[in-house]
Amino acid sequence: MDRSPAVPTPSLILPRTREREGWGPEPGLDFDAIVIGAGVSGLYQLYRLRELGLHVRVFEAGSGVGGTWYWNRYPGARFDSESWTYGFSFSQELLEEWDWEEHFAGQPETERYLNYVADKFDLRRDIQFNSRVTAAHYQEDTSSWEVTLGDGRRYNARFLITAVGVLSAATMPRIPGVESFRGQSCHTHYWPKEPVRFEGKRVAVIGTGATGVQTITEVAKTAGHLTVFQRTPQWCAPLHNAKISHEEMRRIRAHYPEIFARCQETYGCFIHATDPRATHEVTKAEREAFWEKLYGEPGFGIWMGNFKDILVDRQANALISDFVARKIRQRVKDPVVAEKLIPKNHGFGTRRVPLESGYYEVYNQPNVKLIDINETPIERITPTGIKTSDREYEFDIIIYATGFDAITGAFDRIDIRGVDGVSLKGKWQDGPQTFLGILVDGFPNMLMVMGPHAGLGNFPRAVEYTADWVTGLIRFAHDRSLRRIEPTAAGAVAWTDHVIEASEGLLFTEVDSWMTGINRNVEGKQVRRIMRYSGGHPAFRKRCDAVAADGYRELTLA
Ligand code: NA7
Repeated sequence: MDRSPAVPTPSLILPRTREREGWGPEPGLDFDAIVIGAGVSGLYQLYRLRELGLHVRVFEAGSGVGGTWYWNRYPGARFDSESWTYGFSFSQELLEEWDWEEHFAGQPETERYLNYVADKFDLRRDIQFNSRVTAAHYQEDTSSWEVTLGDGRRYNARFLITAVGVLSAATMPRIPGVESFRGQSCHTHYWPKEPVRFEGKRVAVIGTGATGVQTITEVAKTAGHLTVFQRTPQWCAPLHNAKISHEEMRRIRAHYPEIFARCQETYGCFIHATDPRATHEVTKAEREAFWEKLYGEPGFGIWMGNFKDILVDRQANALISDFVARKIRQRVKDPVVAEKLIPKNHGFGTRRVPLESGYYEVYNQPNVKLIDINETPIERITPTGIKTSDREYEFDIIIYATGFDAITGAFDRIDIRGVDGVSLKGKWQDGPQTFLGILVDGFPNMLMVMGPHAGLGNFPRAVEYTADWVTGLIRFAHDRSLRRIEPTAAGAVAWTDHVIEASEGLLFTEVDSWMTGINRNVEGKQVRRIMRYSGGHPAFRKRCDAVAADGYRELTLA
């Protein structure tokens, strides 16, 4: 039996019946709604819209469901959120049926889970696989969207819902000669389904973000020799993963309501809540003991459950950075290598903290070498390997863990045009402008699930809320025979200003990373922009709830 999400919101006024009467595409339209993407967001949005009785088509570029968990099958890919906080909360039956195997599930388990969800709710019949959306144009005369696929086929619908993911537009480094390499090479995002063996191979990894850290740790276990090319070291912290026993799973299941309720209360929808104390309110001994405890515990506690000031106060941040630096020095035997692994240009937590399982110890292995490319820059990829300023390396395999054109990248790769043919990419050139991170003025009937200006964090928790809000708005429109929903320009400016304001004073805003819209491999993405809402999920939901409770009067409805 399905039930409402753990924490119902005023915007969620969904019918109890699965297929309501009286819906169906209007004459001249192929669908009521087109959803782009069959990842976590797209699957759930489809479920909700279909429950509403809408005729929906999901277009998915991959050949299977899962989005991030379909594509990123690189060695070591796994959650950094606790599995039991990450799964969908909307169906009691699903919660009863699914047993998580590990506290932090690996990619294969997560992909299996999302396939299970797709099968259980019979979602596949409305998903068209191997269908990459290349363009979406708003049609003023019919208040609808026309979507074009890579093969030229076109479909139209009243509503366009983007569920394209936050980190789905992978980027290769701009290094000359990439195409010339004669060995095996791959970006982590496009990892092949067939297993890749590293035994006896000379392997290179370029990139040391969260993906690189997971990949390096896994590849180092079997590679003949592994060379890591690092541009910026990260402040990593231990994941402390473990299997989940039957007894533990039984306890978790019994506590799902409390678990999901807690996630709703925290800043990033994680199970870890910020400690209400400031760093200087406790003695040095208490501080150290608290950090030792966090360092020894699973998950993001050290980032999300730390003292309230570590991400805003420079002194507090310097102290926690110093604590983690000491840990790195303890774990890496060669002091020169240890210093290279300690970030010098940003403080702890001001970039996304990669969680690791033995990452630092990898550099104590005789088969692993760390190259700091600030000292010896990569000049080119050659047919046989990589040439840096001081020597040439030969490799059998080159792995590019070089990240994504984050948050707006997946939108930029689709030719999205609103009223009067205005391009979304052009509109967002100097940074995204949205209303609630869900709507864009000049782009009527386009709704974004986890677009720019959404809060980052434990993704599915935010997805469920946003997709429910989108569903509530569509239902509202349908019940009143509205054909056109659009935010006002003033509303979008006010929200965008609020998003910018909320980011002020946060140390992460001053640091180059994908969270501040920087990608040195993409033209035009070298200037920091405010890409996400940093006021926290509870504040975000409060604002969205108020808009819904007020009958969406802040929107232009026609
Ligand atoms: P990230 O975190 O953006 O990391 C990409 C890494 O690749 C990072 O270390 C980059 O160095 C490095 N990079 C990118 N281009 C180059 C070039 N040209 N030369 C050398 N090194 C380069 O992406 P991830 O995939 O690791 O993680 C993305 C998110 O997915 C992650 O935060 C999780 O939330 C899940 P840089 O730091 O830019 O100097």
